[in-house]
Amino acid sequence: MKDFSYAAAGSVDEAVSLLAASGAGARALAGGTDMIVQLREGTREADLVVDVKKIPELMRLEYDRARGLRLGAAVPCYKIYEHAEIRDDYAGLADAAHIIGGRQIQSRASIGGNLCNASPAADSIPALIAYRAVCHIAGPGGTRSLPVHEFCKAPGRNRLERGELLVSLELPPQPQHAGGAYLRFIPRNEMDIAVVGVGAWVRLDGSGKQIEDARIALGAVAPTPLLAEQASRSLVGQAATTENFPRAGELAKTIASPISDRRGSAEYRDHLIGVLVERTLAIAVERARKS
Ligand SMILES: Cc1cc2nc3c(=O)[nH]c(=O)nc-3n(C[C@@H](O)[C@@H](O)[C@H](O)COP(=O)(O)OP(=O)(O)OC[C@H]3O[C@@H](n4cnc5c(N)ncnc54)[C@H](O)[C@@H]3O)c2cc1C
Repeated sequence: MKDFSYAAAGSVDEAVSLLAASGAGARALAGGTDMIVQLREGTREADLVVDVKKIPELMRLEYDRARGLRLGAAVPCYKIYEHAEIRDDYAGLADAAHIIGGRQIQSRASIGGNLCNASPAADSIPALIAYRAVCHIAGPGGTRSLPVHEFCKAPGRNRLERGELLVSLELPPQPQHAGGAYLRFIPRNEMDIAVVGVGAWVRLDGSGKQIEDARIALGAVAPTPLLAEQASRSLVGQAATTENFPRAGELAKTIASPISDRRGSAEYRDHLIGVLVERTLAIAVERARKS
C-alpha cells in the first residue's frame, strides 16, 4: 500500500480546503469500508486522506415529518433502521441500509460513502433515487445541490469536482398513503453484491386503490444506477393491483444495459429486473396502504 497522510477535518470549510489544496490525490474518508480496502489493494491511491467523521453536519441525522429527512453524508447505516420513524417513513432506505454488509459494516459504512463510491451495484442508490433524494455539496466555489439520480457518472466515478465534499442527503417529507421498498437479488449470502437491485416508491389515493405517483430505480444493470422514468410514469393513474406491475417491469428493462459476469448473465439480469420491479412495487403498495 502506498503511504498517505491523514488529517481529520473539524468543519466543512476545513475539509474543503484540505481536499482542494491537495488536488487529485486527496480523498474524503467516512466509514472507510470501501476506501481502506481499495487503498490496501491498490485499486485507488491517495496522498492525503481527510477524515470527515468529526464534522458535525456530516454526522447529523435530522428528521421532521413536515420537513423530511436530512442525512449527514457520514452517518452510519445502522442509525437509519434503528430510528423508528425513519424506518417507517423511509422503509425502502431502511431496507437498503439493513442489507449493506453485516452488522459490523453497518456500524461504520455510511449512505453518503455508498453513494460517493458510485458502484453500479450499490444498494442505497436505487432507494435514494426512488425517494427523490437530493445531494447537498460544498466545494471551493460554494455550495450546490444535485438530484441523486444525476450524481453517478460511471462505475466508481461521481460528479464531485476537485475539492468538493458531499455534506448531506435530503429526502422530501413523505405524503400520506406513500410507501417505498428496496429489494436486491444475490445468488447466496456469501456473494452479497447485487446482481440486480430495485428501489420503488408509490403514492396512492385516499382509498388506497389507485396509484397517483410512482418512482422506480434500478441498480447493477448499467454503468450507473438508473431512474426508470417511463416505467414510473406508466403506473400513474393505474389501479394499485399486481396485474399492472408487469408492464412497468417491461418498460424498466428497456433502459437497462446489463453485462454478463460471474454473478449472472445479461439475460438473467434482464429477467430479474421484471421480477424485482413487480415484487418491490407490491411491497411499496402494501406499505403505502398502511401509512
Ligand atoms: C464486507 C463488506 C460487505 C459489503 N457489503 C455491501 C453490500 O451488501 N451492499 C453495498 O452496497 N455495499 C456493500 N459494501 C460496501 C459498503 O460498505 C460501502 O459502499 C459503504 O457504504 C461506503 O461508506 P463508507 O462510509 O465506508 O465510505 P468510505 O469507504 O469512507 O468512502 C467511500 C468513497 O466515497 C468517498 N467519500 C466518502 N464520503 C464522502 C463525502 N462525504 N464526500 C465526498 N466523498 C466521499 C471516499 O473518498 C471514497 O472514495 C460492503 C463492504 C464490505 C467491506
